[in-house]
Amino acid sequence: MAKKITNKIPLVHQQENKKTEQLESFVAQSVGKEMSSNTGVKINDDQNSLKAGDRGQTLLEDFLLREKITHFDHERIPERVVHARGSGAHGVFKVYEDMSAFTKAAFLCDPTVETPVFVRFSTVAGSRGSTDLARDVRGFAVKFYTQEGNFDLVGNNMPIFFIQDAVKFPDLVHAVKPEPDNEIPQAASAHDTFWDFISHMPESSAMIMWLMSDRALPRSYRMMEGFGVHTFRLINASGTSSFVKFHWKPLLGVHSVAWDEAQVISGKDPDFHRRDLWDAIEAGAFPEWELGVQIVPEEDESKYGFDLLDPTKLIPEELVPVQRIGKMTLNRNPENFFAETEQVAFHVGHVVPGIDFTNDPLLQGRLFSYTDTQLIRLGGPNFQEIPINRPVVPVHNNQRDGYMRQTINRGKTSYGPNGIAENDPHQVTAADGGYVSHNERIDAQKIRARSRSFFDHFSQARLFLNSQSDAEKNHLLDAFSFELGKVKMVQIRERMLALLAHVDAGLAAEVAYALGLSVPNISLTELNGSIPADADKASYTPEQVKESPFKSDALSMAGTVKDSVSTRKVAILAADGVDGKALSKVKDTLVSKGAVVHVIAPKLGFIISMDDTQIAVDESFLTAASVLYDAVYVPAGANSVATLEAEANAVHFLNQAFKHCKAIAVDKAAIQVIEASYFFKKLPEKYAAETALEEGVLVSEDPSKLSDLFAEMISRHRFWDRELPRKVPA
Ligand code: HDD
Repeated sequence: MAKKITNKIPLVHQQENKKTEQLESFVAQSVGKEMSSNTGVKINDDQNSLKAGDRGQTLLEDFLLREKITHFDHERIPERVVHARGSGAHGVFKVYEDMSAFTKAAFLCDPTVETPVFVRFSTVAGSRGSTDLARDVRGFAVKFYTQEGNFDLVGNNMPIFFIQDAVKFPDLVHAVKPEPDNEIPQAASAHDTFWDFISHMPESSAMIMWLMSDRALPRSYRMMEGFGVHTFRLINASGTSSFVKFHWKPLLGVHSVAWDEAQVISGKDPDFHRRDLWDAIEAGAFPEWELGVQIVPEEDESKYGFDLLDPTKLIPEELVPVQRIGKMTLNRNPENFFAETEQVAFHVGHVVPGIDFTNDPLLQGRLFSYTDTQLIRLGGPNFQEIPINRPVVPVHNNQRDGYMRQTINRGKTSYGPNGIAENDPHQVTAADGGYVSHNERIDAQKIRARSRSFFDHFSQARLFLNSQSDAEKNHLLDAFSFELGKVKMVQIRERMLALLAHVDAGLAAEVAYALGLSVPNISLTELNGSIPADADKASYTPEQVKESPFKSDALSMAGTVKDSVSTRKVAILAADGVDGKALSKVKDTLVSKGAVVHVIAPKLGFIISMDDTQIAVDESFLTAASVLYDAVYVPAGANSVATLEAEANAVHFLNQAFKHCKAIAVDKAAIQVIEASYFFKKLPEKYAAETALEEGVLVSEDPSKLSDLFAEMISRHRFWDRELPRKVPA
């Protein structure tokens, strides 16, 4: 009897939309199918090549062997020159209310329309196989499959960029990538060439504050903000243009891990972010972001003291509030990583009517780069026909042929104007949705130059620094000390100290102390290496704006959303003889609030509780690691407690959780386990429930009270403030 075959991949949550329906027609499912060659010939023996005798040479005639090996030999395509390491997901976007006052983009004007999206998150510097937890910017690229064609918002998790002009992009990337002689280091900016370049580029000052901050170490892709970075234009039906900055605000808040933790995760689970995104979607805990816009009327272009065209500047939210205009939900994992996540081709130049560009010189260069890179990466001009890249609306034009053409264009004409086909495909009026570029008035001389309105490189670096919490500032200081500590050439460290001194003398002095150096006095004219051959150096000197900037709370993660344990991973350390009731109470409470709870024991299989029930073990101390969890709980039960107290891995688990400022809860009867830790003696005398919320360590006799307080602690993410006064080895 034939096997029952389903053409569906057994995902827990299959979410369909117009794009996934379109993709369905390309899906192949081999369950129950006969094996065949690419020409459709059924294969009888896929185990042995065709030979001259069973011990003889393989015959050139073996077309099946040749086909199989040839295909294999050609399986790889070039990885992305930047953002090679990434993970993707499908989803949908819906606008909350009609935005037609600002834009005619249909998907932003109708709250009933659900637009399919495909999102790819990435690191920038590392290769395809590199760790997710590198200290790096994260890419946040969204393809909207709208009814007016594809719109790509190709952004990052930081709102500004390193450089002001695209002509410097290859230099930046050459500097940050592994050094060319030995290809070291992988996926890291902590090396000479990167800091050599930065030390000559004062315009990078604000961005390196972001890069050295915890923003470069996200807890999850699901807990990152996203930014379109450049100022774009929105154009409404009457042709009025407004400037716009795009934002993505994660509903789970913006959270990061500690640097030490990031480094350990890179060994324990280099796929940490990829797995986290995949698992959350499989579990139906769909990640959500609100789309935000900061809209600036054209007449306010010069209002803010910096140039809206300068991509090293953000618009503080206190000056122009972010309006939340819609929501994106990621609700479906890809079926095939290569076909979808690897072959997806983003481009800042993919816009729809109602969205247009500004003259930001970085954006202008990107408009060239993205198609160009797909031509080499995906092998030719027909990459838009790859299923993941196809729009969900019909495509008709006179472009033809090229490698791997899929479309069979009927008819004689591939030109226009034509009489034979009555001029079809025909152009479309603006009223009917034809794209019309904004008619900006240009009256200028052709010149290679930079506007002086781009020359203040320090105010926003200082604004960012001023806006950080004490813990965030300490992390930033440690990050500079780590990164510059990895730099071998002392003159590069010194140039960087001099540059930092122009941002903040205190920061420079503290980093200098860590490096065992003093801060040299190098003038801004000398520091700036980015000067044309014939230019007068002084005319390229950055401006030092002295007044101290205000504080922007939106730039700190301290005040982010902290109201949920949803998808947080919690470890319960236990062994035979555990108090099963206490364990279940805490586990059930957390699971009911959406947390993912794992029982971790000395070995896999089951443990037997003190009242003789079997409790399934999710991980052993060998397979689990503290850094892969957000919080840890130790239940009572004399035998379990005795085992854990003597188990170095359990004590290490707790020490690391403490070091990384995570919530720790312990039943009073299990106190010996934390007494064996490094941090126990560092705790204030009263570490009972009442003080728990400040310290993040909770000891309680009452499992009900403990489970509620523990949940509240976990939702606060981390207890960074205990880090310095209670530093522990781990
Ligand atoms: Fe870029 C990829 C984001 C500046 C040239 N970029 C790429 C991706 C993201 C960004 C998220 C990965 C897309 C994906 O997942 O496939 N890039 C940015 C942002 C920038 C930026 C936010 C500054 C605001 N990029 C930038 C410049 C240039 C490029 C100035 C060149 C002049 N970027 C590329 C590229 C990539 C790319 C070489 C590599 C792979 C690809 O495009 O498809 O064309």
